[in-house]
Amino acid sequence: MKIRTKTTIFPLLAVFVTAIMLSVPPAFAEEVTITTAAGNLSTPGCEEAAEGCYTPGDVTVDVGTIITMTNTDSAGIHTFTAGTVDGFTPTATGEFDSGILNADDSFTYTADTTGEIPYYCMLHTWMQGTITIQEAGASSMMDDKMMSIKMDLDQIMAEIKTGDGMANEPMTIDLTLTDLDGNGIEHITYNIKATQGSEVILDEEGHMHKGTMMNSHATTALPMDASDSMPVVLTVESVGFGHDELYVDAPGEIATKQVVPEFGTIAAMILAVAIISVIAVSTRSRLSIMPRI
Ligand SMILES: [Cu+2]
Repeated sequence: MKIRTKTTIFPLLAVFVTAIMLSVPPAFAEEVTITTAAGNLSTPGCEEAAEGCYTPGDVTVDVGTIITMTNTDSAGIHTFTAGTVDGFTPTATGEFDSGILNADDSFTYTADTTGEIPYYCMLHTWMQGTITIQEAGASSMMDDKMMSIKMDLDQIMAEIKTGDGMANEPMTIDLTLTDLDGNGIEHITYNIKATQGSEVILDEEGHMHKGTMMNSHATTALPMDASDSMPVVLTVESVGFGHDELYVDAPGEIATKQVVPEFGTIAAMILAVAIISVIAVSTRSRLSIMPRI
């Protein structure tokens, strides 16, 4: 019985191990490619999509890695320019600047010192990404992935500002999500829902980057004035962090708020509920099969 068990399991194990080895690139891989994202980049919008405006939007590499940045957008010219954007005002920091790249043009940058380099497109400043450079050999797959999912839900603060909630009018909802230090959160996807009585007046998905912090939503027209007996109930729930192959499901409640007239315009700062264990479990289960990029 034991022998039979062994002989059936061993081939399965062999297949499993082979599959894992295939999915992990060799440790000496020191070339990384970043492209412009698919889709329309010439008007704002890509930054709201889960994929972001560059692919990958956030990448972690070892010192010495050669990073090739390619404009794969056949419909537009773009740049990869190191620096930050405040509103629509960019500030170049000088680590690299591809200059204008026509379709299929590439620019190469060698990551020579550790640190985090945000970058953007000079022509479309909503296009933003981040390159994180770490000590060579310091990486493990877990470390790489943790970069994009370092937020726990109990470290997220939600600030919700709403209109007054008048009958027959849509109510605006400005949602700000930050960490405990007031910094933006990297790639969080959330669902925002509003109900009044039994009526659902808003139910949509939102996405934020590190630089976004605030998204505006609006309900459909309210059935009646918001009041103590008929408040608008807002719920913001996390769906996950990161994007593409780095995506990690992290379902859980971030904040709830009841809107009644006297409190309608007051910001509510609500600490989120911790679901660290869920994050940890889904992280591990995905990591083992994820190729490093
Ligand atoms: Cu551009």
